[in-house]
Amino acid sequence: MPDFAPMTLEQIHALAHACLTDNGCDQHNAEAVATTVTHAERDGSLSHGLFRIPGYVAALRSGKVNGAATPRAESLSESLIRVDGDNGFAPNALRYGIPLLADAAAQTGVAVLAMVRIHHFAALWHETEALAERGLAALACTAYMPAVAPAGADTALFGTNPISFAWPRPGDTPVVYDMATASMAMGEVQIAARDGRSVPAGTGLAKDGAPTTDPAKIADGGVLLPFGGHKGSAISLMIELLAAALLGERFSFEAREADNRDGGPPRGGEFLLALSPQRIAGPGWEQHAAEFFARITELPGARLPGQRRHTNRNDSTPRKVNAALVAKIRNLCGQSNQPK
Ligand code: NDP
Ligand code: PYC
Repeated sequence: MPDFAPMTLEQIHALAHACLTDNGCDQHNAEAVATTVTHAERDGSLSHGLFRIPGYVAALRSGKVNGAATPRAESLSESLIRVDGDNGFAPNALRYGIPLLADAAAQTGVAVLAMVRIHHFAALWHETEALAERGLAALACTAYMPAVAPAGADTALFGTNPISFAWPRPGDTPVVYDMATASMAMGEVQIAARDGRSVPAGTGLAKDGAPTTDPAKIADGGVLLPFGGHKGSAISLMIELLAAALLGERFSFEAREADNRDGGPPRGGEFLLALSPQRIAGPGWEQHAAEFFARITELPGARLPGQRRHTNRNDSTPRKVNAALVAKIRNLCGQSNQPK
C-alpha cells in the first residue's frame, strides 16, 4: 500500500499554485489551474488532480505552454463563440469562455463554444457542471494524443478522448457524467500501475499485442482499447471530428506529431455545446426530468452519475494524497517558495 500525506484543500491549492507560479505561470493562469486541481482532489477525481502537476510543470519548463496566456473571444454568430486560448492551459480559457457560452445559450436556446489553441489536461466535468449550474444542459469533448486502438486494430490512433454531459437540477447538484471513451482513462491506468493494482480484462493490450491486465504493460508501449468495442470506438471517432475537424484544430495523431513529448498536454481543441431546457421545453422541465431521475434511483443498485463526486465534495476532512507524489511536486517548486 502506498503512503499517504493528509492535506487540507487549502494546502492542496497552495502547493499547486506555488508550483505553477514558480515554473512560469502568472497569477491568473496559476489560479485557474490550481483551482481545477483542488476541485479534482476535493471530489476524488484523483487521476486529474495533483497527479497532473508534474505534466503541467513539464509543459511550462519546455516552453510548450504559455503560462501567461491571455484568451481572446470572437463571436462568429449569436450562437457561436470561438475562444483562442493563446497556447495556455484550458482552465484559464474556460473561465473566460463559459460565461459567454452560457449567455448565448440562455438567449438563443442553443450555443456552441469552440475552444482552440488550448492544452487540456483536466477532467471535463468542471466545465459541464459550471454550465449546468447556470441552468443549461451541456456537452463537452476533447481529443488527446494517440493511446487507444480503433475497434479491431492493435495500434493507437485515438486519444482517450473524454466526453462529459451535465443536466441542471436547480436547487440540487447537476447530474453529470464524464468519461474517457477508452475502457479506462490513461491516468487511471497509470495510477493502478503506481499502486500495484491490476486492471480489468479488456482494458488494453501489451506492446506485443497480447491482452493484459497489467497496467504498466498498457501504459509503457501498449495500447488501450475503446470502451464497448465498436460502439466506444465510434464515439471516440466522433470526438476527434468535433474537437479537431470541426474546430480547425489537431486530431490526436496530429497533436502527437507536433508535440515535443515533454510529458505535458499537447495543443488541441475542445468542443462545448450548451442547451437551454427553459427555452426548448418550456416551464415544467425541471419536474419532468426529476421524475425520470427518481425512476432510476428507486431501482436497487442504480445511482446517478456524478453522485460519487458530489458525496466526496461534502467531506470536510483532509484528503489523503499519495506521499511520493507530494514529495515530487515539492521538488518541482522553487526553493524560495516551498509551501508548508
Ligand atoms: P470513470 O469510468 O471512473 O467514470 C465515468 C463516469 O461514470 C463518471 O461520470 C462516473 O460518475 C460514472 N459512474 C461510474 N460508476 C457509475 C455507476 N455505478 N452508476 C452511475 N454512474 C457511474 O471515468 P474514466 O476513467 O473514464 O475518466 C476519468 C476522468 O478522466 C474523466 O473525468 C475524464 O474527463 C478524464 N479524462 C480527461 C482527458 C483529457 O484529455 N483531458 C482524457 C481522458 C480522460 P462518478 O464520478 O459519480 O463516479
Ligand atoms: O487520463 O487519459 C487520460 C488523460 C489524457 C489527458 C488527460 N488525461
